[in-house]
Amino acid sequence: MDAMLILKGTMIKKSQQRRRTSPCNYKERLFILDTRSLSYLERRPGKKPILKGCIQLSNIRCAEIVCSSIPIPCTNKYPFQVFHDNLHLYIFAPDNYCRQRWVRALKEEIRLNNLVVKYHPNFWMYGRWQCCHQTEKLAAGCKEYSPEPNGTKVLPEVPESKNTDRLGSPDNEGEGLVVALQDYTPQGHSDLPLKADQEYTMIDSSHPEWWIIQDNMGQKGFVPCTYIAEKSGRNFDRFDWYNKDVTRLQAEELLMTEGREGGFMVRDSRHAGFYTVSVFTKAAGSNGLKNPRVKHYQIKVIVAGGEQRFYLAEKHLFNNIPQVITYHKLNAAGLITRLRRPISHNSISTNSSFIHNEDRWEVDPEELVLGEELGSGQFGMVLEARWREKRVAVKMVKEEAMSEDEFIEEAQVLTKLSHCKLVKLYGVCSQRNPPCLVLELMENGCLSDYLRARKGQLSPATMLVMCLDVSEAMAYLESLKIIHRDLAARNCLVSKNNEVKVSDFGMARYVPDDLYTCSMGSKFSIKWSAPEVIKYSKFSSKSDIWSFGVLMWEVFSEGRMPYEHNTNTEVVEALATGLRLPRPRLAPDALYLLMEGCWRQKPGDRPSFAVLLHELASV
Ligand code: 4IP
Ligand code: ZN
Repeated sequence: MDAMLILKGTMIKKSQQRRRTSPCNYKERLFILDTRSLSYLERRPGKKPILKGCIQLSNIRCAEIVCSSIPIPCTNKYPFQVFHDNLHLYIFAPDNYCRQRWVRALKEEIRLNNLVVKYHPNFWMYGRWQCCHQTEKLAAGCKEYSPEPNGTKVLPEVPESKNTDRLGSPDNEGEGLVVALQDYTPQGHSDLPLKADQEYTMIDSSHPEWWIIQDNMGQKGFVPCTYIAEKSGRNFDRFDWYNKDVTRLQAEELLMTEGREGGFMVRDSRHAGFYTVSVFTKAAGSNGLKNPRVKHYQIKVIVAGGEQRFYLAEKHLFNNIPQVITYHKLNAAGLITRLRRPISHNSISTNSSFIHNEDRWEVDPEELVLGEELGSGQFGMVLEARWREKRVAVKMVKEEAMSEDEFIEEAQVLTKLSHCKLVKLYGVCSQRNPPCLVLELMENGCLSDYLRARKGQLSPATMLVMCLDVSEAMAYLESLKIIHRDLAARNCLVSKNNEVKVSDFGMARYVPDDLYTCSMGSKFSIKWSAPEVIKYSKFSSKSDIWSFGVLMWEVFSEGRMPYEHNTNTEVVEALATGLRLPRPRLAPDALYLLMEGCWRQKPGDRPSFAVLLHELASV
């Protein structure tokens, strides 16, 4: 089976010093974790990255963060370690969130390996272990190693998890707690001060940078997530949807009182060890009449291939409960409605208003100084603007394109996405009319114009890097089951340093039940659309792959219009007879083969972005 991409990102590594004479240096590398190996590559602007090292996951015996007060001699300050083949690889992540993700993902992948029983929590440096002062590099570890992906133990006093409950029951005391890694002085009145080593309770960790925590006096506030570390994540308390002590009746009362469509919560089921989702809907019942009611669904568990899998809808199995919830936040998939808004007994009047009033994403219209128009697209106009000393782009949404509610909801989902190859969303200004999105400014404009303007100047290697940029972003969206639905060079933007980023993905919908059937008969762009989209309006990540093939063609054709001499109808007919776009002169054969792969008639025969990304990297 092909290896599947798990994580990818640029971090710094310390040389492993295989020999006594090896230099001690720190190099920036592109790390790729897939289901088989952890590899690192050197990025070279405008050129193909080169593979510097590849560690088989089966050889890894420990992955854990490094706790150290030694000043770190590189720009990334969040170290973690990978012990493999008797070597210690130290990797430095740019932030704590990123580090936790990598350590968790690695632990998840190596959990069946022959793991170490003890490890060294601190660095091997200056010829000795900084934790236990042993002077033998391969000396046995000095601290018990926890293989739990979520049990990254930062401080020694974390209670050992006695709980082996099948669902990872939430009644472990040390859970839901975070520890301050360093002091933090509030930057605004909604922030909470932190004292190093003190414990706090996690309230909301959905924002990529700012988490809400509570101190032991009950004060809540924002802190940068890099200043704190979770003591353990094996509990649902930190999720806004979890209500520990709520009965079925209380849940109904609460959800009915709130009366919000798709309002939901996860609570402990009457059957110990199980969990139930309660959700409110006003949707018409079978008699066609509006019928406000609460439905309850128990989260089911099965063992498949020796592993526990969780689900609400039989077709959609996941490794854990949070994944089930995340999926159904986007897809009803058999539930009466998708899980739109978490409702919590202790947060209705306190938390939620706290979060709403102080929403980090809300941009104050006063702070926004609008400038020149940059362009306009299907969804509205884009202006250049200044916001808090930053040059930004502001996208105004056409009123007829979307209802305001829909817009705010879409934007909130967007705020959860974070990838270096997606155009960054800074915030939403919902108080303006029409509402607008405040986005990263991409100085070099849209990719199609960029290509045309530099005709004859770009090398095939540069073009390949552009395709790689886009496929990275798309692999990320694919992993979140998000479909773009309008991928084309015109919807990608180019930054000041010529990096290509995917834009307009927020306007794409989520994949209900894998495939989205377009009910609006919307105007999609025929020349970028897969046959099943044209025929049945069926969108999927595989139809995005088709569009990506056309995008690669655009890149290697220096921004030419695909099928430039043909009408839409002619294109549809030609595709049906198996005709495809010709190989662009600048595209190497290997690359054209990949394009052809994207244009296979049957969606199932096309590669995933995760696979394509790898293939592109080796063209
Ligand atoms: C190299 O230094 C790089 O840091 C290598 O890292 C590292 O290999 C080498 O360690 C070290 O000598 P120079 O670039 O100055 O030669 P990378 O492969 O990422 O470029 P690893 O991969 O082993 O850390 P030794 O111990 O292999 O020599
Ligand atoms: Zn030690």
